[in-house]
Amino acid sequence: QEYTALKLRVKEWAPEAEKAIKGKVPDSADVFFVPATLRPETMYGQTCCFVGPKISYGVFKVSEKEFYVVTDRAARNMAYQGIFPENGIYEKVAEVVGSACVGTLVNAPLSVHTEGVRILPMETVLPTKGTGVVTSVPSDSPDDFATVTDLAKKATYYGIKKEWAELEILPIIETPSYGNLTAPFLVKKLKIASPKDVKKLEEAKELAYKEGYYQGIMVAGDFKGEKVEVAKPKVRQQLIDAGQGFAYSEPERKVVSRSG
Ligand code: ZZB
Repeated sequence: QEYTALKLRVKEWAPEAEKAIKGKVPDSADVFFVPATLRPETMYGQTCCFVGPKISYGVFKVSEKEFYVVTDRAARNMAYQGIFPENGIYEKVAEVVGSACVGTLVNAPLSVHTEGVRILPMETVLPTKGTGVVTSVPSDSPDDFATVTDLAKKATYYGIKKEWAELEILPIIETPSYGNLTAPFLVKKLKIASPKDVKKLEEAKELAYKEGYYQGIMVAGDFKGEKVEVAKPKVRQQLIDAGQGFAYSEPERKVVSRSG
């Protein structure tokens, strides 16, 4: 799986996470949450970024100035892909559990929400996939739409501010079958009631991928009017050229995901 890893710079830490990294990261350094995505062309629509509340994350040193928050497993993979200074070596300076990061404000590259987006909890984040950090695009990802809807509904239960889960969801891609908000459309159409409807969400994801990729037209960003198929590699290259992202690949897995 060839992912685009995106660098979401921390602007303001949640208090618990701040404690966990205190004295371990130089004050002048930037720390980035690094989600892995298969849909770089949707990054305009990021409204938050998910971590698994129970997942343990490492803070890994890239240079004196840059540190990445990802799972140990992802850091090990990255170490063999030229992402850290020395091949095979990944230096962990701190550890932080996902729940401690909730509420952290990060800057999401290309997002229309230039004021920043929040780190929020998602129970279904897999620690064994990607980087364990997942950027949220509720306009085009049914999983993300179901999760932000649930987070806003039960904000108190999740210990978050409701408004963190309610950033505006703007159209990014227009499709003939599902309109310009594919994920909300499919969640409604398939009567998906919560993020726990995993079977229906899997189906919605497949439909969204196919329609978005083969029929989608960009309605936001620099490649407005172009086909998704054409815009996807351009947005990816733009992110890489700007130093806001990099290629990250997942080693072969025994069980291949249906979409992969
Ligand atoms: C942003 C995005 C926007 C994504 C979208 C999808 C969609 P797949 O297809 O099953 O291989 N993801 C990445 N890592 C994890 C993880 N550890 N746990 C749970 N989800 C994860 O899944 C690849 C996608 O799953 C990635 O691409 C990421 O969400 C999420 F509009 O990034 B994506 C129709 C999907 N649309």
